[in-house]
Amino acid sequence: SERTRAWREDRFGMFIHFGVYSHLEGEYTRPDGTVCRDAEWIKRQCRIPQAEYERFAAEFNPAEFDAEAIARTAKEAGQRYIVITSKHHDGYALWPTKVNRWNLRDHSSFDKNRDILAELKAATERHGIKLGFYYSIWDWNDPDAVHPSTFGRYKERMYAQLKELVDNYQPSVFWFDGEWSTDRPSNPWLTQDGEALEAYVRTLDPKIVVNNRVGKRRLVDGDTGTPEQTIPAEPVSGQLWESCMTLNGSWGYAKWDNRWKSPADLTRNLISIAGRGGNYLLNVGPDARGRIPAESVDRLRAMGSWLVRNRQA
Ligand code: JFZ
Repeated sequence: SERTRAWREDRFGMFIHFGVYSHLEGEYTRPDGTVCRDAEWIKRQCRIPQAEYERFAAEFNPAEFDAEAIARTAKEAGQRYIVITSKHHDGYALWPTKVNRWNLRDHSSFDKNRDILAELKAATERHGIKLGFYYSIWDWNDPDAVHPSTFGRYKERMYAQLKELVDNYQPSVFWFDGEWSTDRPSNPWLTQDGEALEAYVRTLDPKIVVNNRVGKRRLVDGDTGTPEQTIPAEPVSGQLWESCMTLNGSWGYAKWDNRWKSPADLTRNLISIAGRGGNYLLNVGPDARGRIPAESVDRLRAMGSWLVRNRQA
């Protein structure tokens, strides 16, 4: 379709997982001294009490988040779009949402005059790169999100946040996730919830490309399929697709994770995905200060220089 024509030619994008969990850098030390490791799921997997997670959020200060450097790194890698976690499952918004105070402006130690999504929007525009937003439908922070009887109230706040994102930053992509949430067994994310959400996004801006995790991942849900950490064996008929993958083994920053993929493997992935008609969304996880790890930058540069040498960028 007209909406997806440019996206299809973009081929290679940068995924960014960033939030309160980045402040923990993959490690939580319990009061008894034992250490629990995880990345963006650390609150759940390590059972961090809500009040303590909120204290971590209050300390979060990604002062070295450098949107210009990130956009330049993406450009050098040959990436043509960036998708950043505007809100992950912990419900924390990276922009100054007016819907609640659980966000980087109102609940952090970060400069109150900065807005990293606005900075990223400006930087990506300077470099001719598109900006999209990951948005988790699942929300561990909003008490209304887990109860079927109150879910409608949560949905109003979710809709209001999506409108803020469109009004303030004009994203090219909405990358939904968490529609599979396990918290609402008696009232799971229904087919009609997904259809209504997709229709709503179209009313905000009909040009936004939406992934299939908006709904039930049927061919009719959204514009693009989302195989994760895999490359489909066959060209997927009937729907555009995008493989998302990590550079090491984690989405969010984890200081202990050194399972880095080799530049050769990463470049091979890009070639085989492009050869099968897909897009490659390759993840970086900035650290507590907001910096992309050097190991990630090195690998992205190596991929970009391969593309240039082979006249693909
Ligand atoms: C989700 C998130 O839970 C995760 O933190 C990360 O953001 C990733 C990109 O998306 O994880 C998933 C989503 C879907 C599947 C598995 C993990 N799946 O379909 O198998």
